[in-house]
Amino acid sequence: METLVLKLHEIEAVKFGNFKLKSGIFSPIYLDLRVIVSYPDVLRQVSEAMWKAVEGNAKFDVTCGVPYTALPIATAMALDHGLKMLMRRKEVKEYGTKKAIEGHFEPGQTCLMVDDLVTSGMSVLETLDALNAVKLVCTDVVVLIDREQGGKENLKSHGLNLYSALTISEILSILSKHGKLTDEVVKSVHDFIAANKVVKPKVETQAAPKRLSYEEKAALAKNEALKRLYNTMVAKKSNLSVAMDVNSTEKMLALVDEIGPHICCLKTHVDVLDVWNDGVAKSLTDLAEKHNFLIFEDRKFADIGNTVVSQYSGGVYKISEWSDIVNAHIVPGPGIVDGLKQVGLGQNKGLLLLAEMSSAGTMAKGSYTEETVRVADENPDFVIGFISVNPNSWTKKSKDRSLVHMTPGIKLQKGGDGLGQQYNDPKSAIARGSDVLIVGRGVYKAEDPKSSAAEYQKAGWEAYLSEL
Ligand code: 5BU
Repeated sequence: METLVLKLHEIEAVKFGNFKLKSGIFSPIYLDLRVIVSYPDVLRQVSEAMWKAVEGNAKFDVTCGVPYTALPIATAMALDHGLKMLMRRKEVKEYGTKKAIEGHFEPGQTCLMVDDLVTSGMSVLETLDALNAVKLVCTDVVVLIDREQGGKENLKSHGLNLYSALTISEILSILSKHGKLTDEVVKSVHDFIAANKVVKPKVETQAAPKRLSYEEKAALAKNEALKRLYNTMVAKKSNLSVAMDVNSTEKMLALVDEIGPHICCLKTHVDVLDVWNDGVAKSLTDLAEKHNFLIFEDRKFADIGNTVVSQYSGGVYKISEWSDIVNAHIVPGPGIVDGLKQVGLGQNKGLLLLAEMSSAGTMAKGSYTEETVRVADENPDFVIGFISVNPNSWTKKSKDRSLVHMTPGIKLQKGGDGLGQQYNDPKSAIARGSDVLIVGRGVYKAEDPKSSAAEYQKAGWEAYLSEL
């Protein structure tokens, strides 16, 4: 073990100094075990040390490396000891749609998790979720280094035994014995570890924070349009937004007048209409006033800041003049928000970011979705929320609980439309964190659009009340 520790220090897998961590805090020690892939002898020593820590203690049918650093370690261990190995795909979040776990196994088999180091145990718990989702049973985890910051206890509380080849304390004592560290550095690392014990990580199994009512969200809202939206929802007992995607302007206006009492927000696609002029815009805003709803133009801006300024305020449609809400992709980067904000903020408009889409194969997922949260958090005055499909799975990352989640792809009958649209029913959408349900064909293609809108209004509102 001493030669291994000295070697890890020599190849700078274990470093001492003053390192800024992802969390922003400074640490006197930094562990980067990724480098060991460049040193086959170290890789083998590491996997052997970990095998010794777990051999005879844990019983398992298969092993699974936690991505990414531990994958080569788990592979080395598997090769040397004839173990069956699985791999977890980190990018696949929606288990079931794509394989989250690669390799052959039987449901009910036991699995040993292999990771490089453990701090809070969070990444192990994510892997645990993925393995449990495919019915693998896990009771044991092996790591090279236990940072002694509470991971062992956290894992224990989830029924997992942690086996480690090394602890930080052991590393410090070996390196100091060999004159590689001063007493001062050793003390600073001990102090850092003691001061940075991680609290029990939040996991799905813990009680989720209470869902906020629309009134509570209204009170937290920093944007006028958002406040108005929530207040309208409360006043009309409606979380329904209808997408009136008919091509005839005349028909659109007539239908909006019919269903107006049931909606909190009308969603438009102005560029599908056969007639557009200032008079139509006026008729639409008159209807909005008459029935008390907001107008959301589903324009999906996706250009650079300078161009969206004109697209939003100018052209034939002059969208900013009659809509309360628009939406945008963040593909171009945050400049798109700056451009739209330049036009809309002074007029009390709001912007939704497309965090997810309802269509099959959408690329708005994972880190892209998370980036929209970051952009939203940076623009609390103008970004009012998201187009979301499964917000409960990613909004933990947002600081702002006032933001609204508007969800398209809603129909009482699940299924699709043959062109990629995927439908969920109102109840399941609300249960997954949606605030406003967007219904298009479910209403305007119904035999009686008015009674259909009333039905969706009731279903959405009851689902919301039952979630509270
Ligand atoms: P539908 O008829 O209920 O399928 O209409 C859905 C509406 O929502 C339609 O106007 C789409 O353009 C819009 N939509 C969507 O379906 N999915 C998305 O991810 C986004 C918008 Br963003």
